[in-house]
Amino acid sequence: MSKAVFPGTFDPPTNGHLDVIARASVAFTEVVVAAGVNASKQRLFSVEERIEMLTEIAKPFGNVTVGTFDGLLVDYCRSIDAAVIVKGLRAGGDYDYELQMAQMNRKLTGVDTVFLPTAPDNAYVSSSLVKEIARLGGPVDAFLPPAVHSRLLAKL
Ligand code: COD
Repeated sequence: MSKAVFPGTFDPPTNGHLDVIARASVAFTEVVVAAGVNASKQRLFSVEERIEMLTEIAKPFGNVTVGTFDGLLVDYCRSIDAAVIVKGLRAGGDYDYELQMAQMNRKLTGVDTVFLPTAPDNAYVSSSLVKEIARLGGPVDAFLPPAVHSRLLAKL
């Protein structure tokens, strides 16, 4: 199959994101993991830090690169000639939100979305929950790639 974009906030990247990256790298010829910039939103990690973490965890996959985008995701897809968006799906809430975006993105430009169901072990993992647990002193090493875990602890 063709070139795909896996977009997200990745604040920070989790094992759930890593699993989607690994599986997308098998399904597509080329995968671009794209971190949204959206300067108006408050993030724990800067876009530069998110890129560094994503680059580190994407290293084992020869066909995965990392980029950033600002503005409409479909414009970014067109600018790098990617025909497909990859999204991970956890529970029903993800589906309702993601389905609406997928349909809108297809209507806007014809860029289609492929959903990968989360691995059961990662179904309850989200960047925001992991940050909250870590802030309150709980253990989060089981949910993060080691390179991300050490950065999160250093940040907090
Ligand atoms: N298991 C599997 N998948 C997971 C897991 C997990 N544990 N955790 C997250 N994911 C998936 C998410 O479902 C998502 O597909 C992806 O990983 C990224 O997740 P996040 O939380 O880092 O990023 P989001 O969902 O906040 O990213 C939203 C975007 C930035 C992709 C979105 O807002 C967007 O496209 N913005 C651009 C503006 C735009 O084009 N708007 C118009 C939309 S129609």
